[in-house]
Amino acid sequence: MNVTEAKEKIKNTLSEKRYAHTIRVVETAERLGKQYGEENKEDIKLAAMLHDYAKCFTVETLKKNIKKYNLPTTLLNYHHELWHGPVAAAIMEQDYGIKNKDILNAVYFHTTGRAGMTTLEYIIFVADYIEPGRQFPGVDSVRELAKTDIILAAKSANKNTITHLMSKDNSVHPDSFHMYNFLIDKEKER
Ligand code: DGI
Ligand code: FE
Ligand code: FE
Repeated sequence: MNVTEAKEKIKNTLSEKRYAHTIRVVETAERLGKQYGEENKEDIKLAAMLHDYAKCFTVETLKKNIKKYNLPTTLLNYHHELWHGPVAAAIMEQDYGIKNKDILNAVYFHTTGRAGMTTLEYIIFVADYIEPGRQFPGVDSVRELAKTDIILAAKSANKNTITHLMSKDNSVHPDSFHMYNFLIDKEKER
């Protein structure tokens, strides 16, 4: 699947608002890609274009797809907000023949993050967080960090999300903590 085809696909699954968000994520990810010397421009655009492919699926449809595509059923123990990335990645891999693991992982883990992300994964994770339509507290400081250090920007976004979820007594997916712990260790090495 190429970027033009991906764009057509998401027009069918996303609301107008979500589609507009996606286009802003693509533009932001392209910019970050240039800045951080990520060579595969097409991979960046494709991952960004597809990251929220399953965002507007109903909870029932997402649940059915977790079973259909043999995704970890432990996902069901966490908030349904966390299901759209894995479901989108499974559809891309199994129905649309996308083989590039880096793209698939960037889509799969775009909500939680994980330990040991690649540059492409950081780019999608951060672009999703800082695209110009985002307004939550702390986003401007992540935007500033993204100008000089994509990993510090990702770390700050991850920490903000965890802190926000905990302040509301919401559960936090282990992959979010794995990303956090990984980056704390990484910082000690720098
Ligand atoms: O799909 P988007 O809105 O563009 O962004 P996203 O995929 O990052 O989803 C954000 C939502 O997911 C937001 O409401 C916070 C929530 N979220 C992120 N990490 C976790 C989480 N919710 C829970 N319960 N646990 C998490 O670890
Ligand atoms: Fe998302
Ligand atoms: Fe998104």
